[in-house]
Order: sequence, then C-alpha cells, then structure tokens
Amino acid sequence: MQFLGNALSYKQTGRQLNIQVAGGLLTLEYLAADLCHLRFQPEGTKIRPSIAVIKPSWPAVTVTCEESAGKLFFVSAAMSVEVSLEPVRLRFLSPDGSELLADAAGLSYQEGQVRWQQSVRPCQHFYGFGQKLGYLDKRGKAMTLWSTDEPYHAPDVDQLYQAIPFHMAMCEGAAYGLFLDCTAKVEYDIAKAEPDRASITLHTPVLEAYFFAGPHPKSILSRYTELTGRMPLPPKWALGYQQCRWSYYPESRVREIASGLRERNLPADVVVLDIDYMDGYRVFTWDNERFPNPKQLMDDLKAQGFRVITIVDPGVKVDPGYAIYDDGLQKDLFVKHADGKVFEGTVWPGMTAFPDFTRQEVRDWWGDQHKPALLDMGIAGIWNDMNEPSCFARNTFAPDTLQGEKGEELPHDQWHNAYGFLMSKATFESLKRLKPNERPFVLTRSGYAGIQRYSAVWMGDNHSWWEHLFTHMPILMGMGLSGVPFVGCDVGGFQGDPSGELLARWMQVGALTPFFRNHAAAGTAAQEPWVFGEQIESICRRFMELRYELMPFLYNEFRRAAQTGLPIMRPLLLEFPSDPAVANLSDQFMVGQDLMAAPVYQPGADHRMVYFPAGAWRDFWTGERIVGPTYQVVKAPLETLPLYVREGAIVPLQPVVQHTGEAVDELILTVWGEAEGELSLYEDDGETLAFESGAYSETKVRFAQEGGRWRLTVGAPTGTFTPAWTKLTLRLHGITATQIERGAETVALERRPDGALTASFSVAQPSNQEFYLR
Ligand code: MIG
Repeated sequence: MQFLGNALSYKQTGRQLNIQVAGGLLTLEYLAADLCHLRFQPEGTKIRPSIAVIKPSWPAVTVTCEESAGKLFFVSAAMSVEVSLEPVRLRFLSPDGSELLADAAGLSYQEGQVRWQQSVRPCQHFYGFGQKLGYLDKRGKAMTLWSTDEPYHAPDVDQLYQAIPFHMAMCEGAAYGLFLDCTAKVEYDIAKAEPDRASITLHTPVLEAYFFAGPHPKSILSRYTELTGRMPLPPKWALGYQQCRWSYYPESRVREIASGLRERNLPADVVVLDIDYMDGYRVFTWDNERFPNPKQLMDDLKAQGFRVITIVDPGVKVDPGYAIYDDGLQKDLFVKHADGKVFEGTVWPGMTAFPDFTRQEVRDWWGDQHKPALLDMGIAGIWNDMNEPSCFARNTFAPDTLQGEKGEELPHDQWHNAYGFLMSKATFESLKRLKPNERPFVLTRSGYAGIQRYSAVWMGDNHSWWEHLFTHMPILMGMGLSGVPFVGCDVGGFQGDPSGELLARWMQVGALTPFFRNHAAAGTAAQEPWVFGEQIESICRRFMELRYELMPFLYNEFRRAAQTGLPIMRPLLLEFPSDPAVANLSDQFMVGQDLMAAPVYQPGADHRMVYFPAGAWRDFWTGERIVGPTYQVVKAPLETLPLYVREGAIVPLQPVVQHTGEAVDELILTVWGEAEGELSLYEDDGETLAFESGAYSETKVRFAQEGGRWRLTVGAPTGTFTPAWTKLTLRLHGITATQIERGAETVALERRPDGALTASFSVAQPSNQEFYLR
C-alpha cells in the first residue's frame, strides 16, 4: 500500500478543497455544514456515478480555509477538517475543537484498493454497518461487507445478505457518521487487531466517503438519509400481519390458511406465496395444476380482506422455448462472462441466467414482466429473494463475469453488493410505473446503502432458536441505525421447529417490529398461530390484536420515518445518547420515541430485568409508574410482553379489527400520566398516492394544565383528507379525575379493568374538541 505522502499543492474553491499528491487527487467538499464529501482518486482511475446518493445539489455552505504551521483548517459552522500537509493526514473536529475522527496511519492505496487507517478512542462505540449479527456495539469486530446467502446465522458468522457501508461512532453522547460509497467488498477492522485503531479497506480504486459531524445520532441519520434517500410511505396493509411459509400450495391450501386466520379471529392482511407457485421455478409463470386460476383466487382472497405477495427470484431458467429466457437472450440482457458467453449458475430452476440489473434497459424489461404474470392476476406486492446474488454451487457469479451499461462494464465484484439493490429498484420502479396511483410494496433479502428507497428488508434464514429471538432485536436495530426502517425477521424462525412457547414469545416481539411476518422453511413443522393449541393461539391472537390496535400509532411512526429517515424500531441509545447504560443495550427497544419493549427471550422465564432510562415511565398494561434511571425485575408470564410508555405520551389506538381494510369509526387516544404532552396524528387513505397532493390530515392533540385543571385539546384535522373516526374515546392512565366536560356536556369517567379511566364522545369531522378533567 502506498501512503498519500506530501501535498504538492492545494486549492480551495468555495466549498471545495483540492489537494494534489504525487499519486492522485484528494478532494474535500462540504455538502452541508455537517456533511463533508471526501474523495481520493488515484491517477488513472475513473469516477463511477453513485447509485446510493440521490441528492444532486446542496444549498450553499459558508466555509473558510486557512493555512497555519503546515496545516490547513477547512472550517464550516458545524465542524472543521484539519489537513496536515507533510505528509497528508486528516482530522475531523467539532466546533469546540474536540476530536471526532483522526487518521492513524492515514489513507493508502494500491491498484484496485484504498485503505483508511483511523484512530479509535477508548470511549467510542460503533453502530450500523447494515445487517450484522451480534450486539449493537460493533467495537472489537472485524467485518466484511460482501452480500452472501448464508443460511446458518451462528453468532460468529460475519457476512449476511445486506451490505451497507455506513456506521456511526459515538463517544459520551456525541457521534460522527461515515458512509463509504462502495458497491465492492469493504473490510472493517474496528479496534480488533489493535485496540486503538480502525482499518477500513475498500476493494475499489477510488475512495468516496461522506463524513457526518452530528453530533446527535438522530441528526446523522437524518443527513445520511437526505443523502441516500428515505423509505417512501408504504401501503397500510403492508403493516399488517403476514402469513407465509415455503410454500403454501395448491390453491386450496392457500384458501385454507386465509380462512383459518379469519375463522379464528386472528387479524391478518397478507398471505404469501413462496417459490412453489411457479411452473418449475420459472419466474413470471404459474403452475397451472396447483393454481389453475390465480386471478379468481386473488379476487376471492381480496373479498376476505387479504392481499397476496409472490416471491420473485432473479434467476431465469435456461430453457429454450420459455419466453422470458428467449426474450432476455435475444435482447442480450443477461450477465456474461468476459468471453461473451452468458453466465449460467444453478438455482431452483436448474441452470439459470441472470439479468444485469445495472442496466436501465434490463431493469425496465424486468419490471414489465410483472404485469401480465403477477399484477394483472391481482398480486399486491413482490418479494425479491436470492439476490445477493446467490447460486448454489459457487455462491455467487463467476469472477470473470462483467456488469454495467454497454461500454462501461466492470467485473462483477465491483457491483456485487448492489445486485439486490438494483433488482429492488427495478421492481419498485416497475410497480410505480404499472400501478401509478398505488404505493408499491417490495420486500428484499439483499440490499445496499439506500435500499430503504425501494424496499422493506427481512433478515433471511434464521432458525427457530431462542438465541435468534434475541438476535432479532439488535440485528433489526442495527438496520435502523443504517437508514433502513422497514425491517423484520421470520417470526417463529425459518429453519427448525419452534415450540409453542417460542412462537408465542416471538409473536410478541414481531407484533412491534415494522415488518411482521411468520415464515418457515420447507420440511419444517407447521408454525401458524393455531398449531400449538388453545393457550398459544390465544396469546398469539392477543398480540396480533395489539398490532392492529396500535395501527394508528404505527402508521404515524411510518410517516415520521418516511419524513425524517429515523427508524421506527430503535435502540434506546438513539433517545438517550448520553446514558452509558444503553450504549450497548441490545435486548430492549423503542418503537418511535414513546413505547419501550423489554421482551422475554428465554425459555421458561417469567421475569426479566428491565432498564428504565431517566424520566418517568408507565406500564402499558397496568398504568403503573416507574421512575428512571433504574433497573427493575419485572414479572412477565407467557401471556405478557413487558411494554412501557414514556410518561406524557399520547398514544393513538383503534379498536381491534381483522385487517387494515376494515372500516374503523373510532379513535382511541391514550394519555399516560399527569404530565404535559402532545401528539401530531397523520392519517390518509392508506393506499394511494393522493397524500402526495395534499390528501392527508393532521390532528394536533395536546394535554396540558389550564387554570389548575387538565385539558385535552384535539384540534380539527387539517388537510383535505377527512378522517373516518366519528367516535373519540379517551383513555387516561395514571390520572385522577371523575368526569370530563366538553362544552356544556359532562360525562362520567368509567374505570377499566386495567385501571385506566375512559369516556367516549361523538365527533363531527372536522371540528375542534376541548375536554376538561374534573
Ligand atoms: O434457497 O424460496 O430466505 O425465505 O422461503 C432458499 C425459498 C430460497 C430463501 C429465503 C426463504 C425462502 C426460500 N429461499
């Protein structure tokens, strides 16, 4: 490896600073006061356009650049970069002069590789890196980002399906972020080989890095997702419970599953079809014996309130006479070896060819195939699997394969981590194009930085192990800290057979994760909510119901995530960054900023320890008050999930429904404790894009003291969408009162079994409501 050596010259032009070294050009550019783009381009290398970065131009930033004592100080209002000139070394500082990130040995390079060696301080914790097993804090780990179809998620397994080269380093509440825009392999050693050093190696010739000055981890995530995009608001049905298995077939079995859910009053929105719906695993076909009339099936399921999602794998069966293969071959759309032969790998259909999704023409062609085969049949969403890309024998494409637009082809390894991202992009964009007024739903296994723009992500092939119920928490929180909010795991575990107890505990966690799907591998025992008898079924039902009761809250949180880029399921450190007790707390999580779950994830356990950060908390089930910071041992028999609400929160709920399409005329506002609080509640039609042109409503709710009495104000919903609720129920936890007054009307509060006080009112929409407690 060659180090940069001395600066030969430098030049500042506005927000940009160029530093010439013997072997190339180092460029620093402020995109915002707290965001600096760093590029090192060795001589003779080419810049590649980014697929992750979507914001092309940024508002002006005021920066200054001064030279003093052999150093340049390149300064914005939010940070400064100190560049030593002989040799070239970098330090990133916060405005008060404290160090955020400093070079250790600095930048070095050789053909096809760049390395950045950095110093690590004892206080720092490291978060993000996309989908990684283990606890939240990745300090002390060596990690490689190389998308891999790894079916055995043992604790020391490193490479999984997602590859997101973004992380944050946090020290006593102050964080910085670093995004390395590289779709080839990236290797991190985070203070493993040497306790005070990090070494990052990119297997690509040019370094494209983005430094985020923070210091709040929320501001870093918000900037990072401004750069790489945010999750579009999904259709509400995709937030419902999804029932899956490899595979439900023939169609009578699919009907039986759907009816099974309805007959048992187990709320659900989706039944999923895995690979066996296809004709010999040929993508965009149906097995005519198993599914003689897909359109009729979808219509019937729709009448029961179900949507259907089908799996779509990237591999196209090599099979002359099969239209998709013939067409792809004839139009030259498949990935080829350097010698021009189409690359073939073995997957489910046997020998398969793979579309080169780096090409726009290929993405459009692929997208178009969805219409006749799937969308016209009534399929509502697409599940993209095997897109690491995965081949059975060799695990991925042959090293001599090429990908890229015509004339710009690069070896596969330069594109490897982007295959799933680009497949999801093709799918998402085609759904948008083919169903212009519907919100697409895409689910993917593999992805790269920015995948949140196109797809929800599930964590792939876990096991029905208690250990994986635990792993569920930090892995999903880590995804959230990597900019991807719509995430979930196979509830109940994919491989192996869960016990009823494990399923019940897993459903409790799943009900609070953004993506909620029960899925199991072929050959494993059934794990639908009803197969373990009465007791387990009723626990599952209770938590599926909770999911739907929480729907107004969850949907509101999805809207916030779409607007801010912050995760829905989040580690406590995001809310309490300076509390050392939560720096690596991996077995509790928050949903938005107001709910905190502390699931039980061990067999036989009916208690667990819960950490309550500073502030007052309320038990969701009993209203009991807990004042943090404190540790408590809480009771949690199998039917209970320890769940808490931040005091002062106002959490919107709705009555239990069996699916999101059911009409709901009641809004339940739950108020937690005698503490001031507010809520902004977002609502829209849940399905179309009409909200983009203003068809949504926002209702501002406020709970505050007014002349010695508590008053709840529910503002008239604003916006052109009229909410469906005409009944408003107030549920007061931890509040002393006997009646509520609205204008001249006085209503006695009733006590519920959980201790909360409640009263209902009819409401004409839209109107302003004021309630006084007495
Ligand atoms: O080689 O489609 O992770 O969810 O059920 C296995 C069959 C292929 C892997 C996915 C899993 C799915 C399975 N697939």
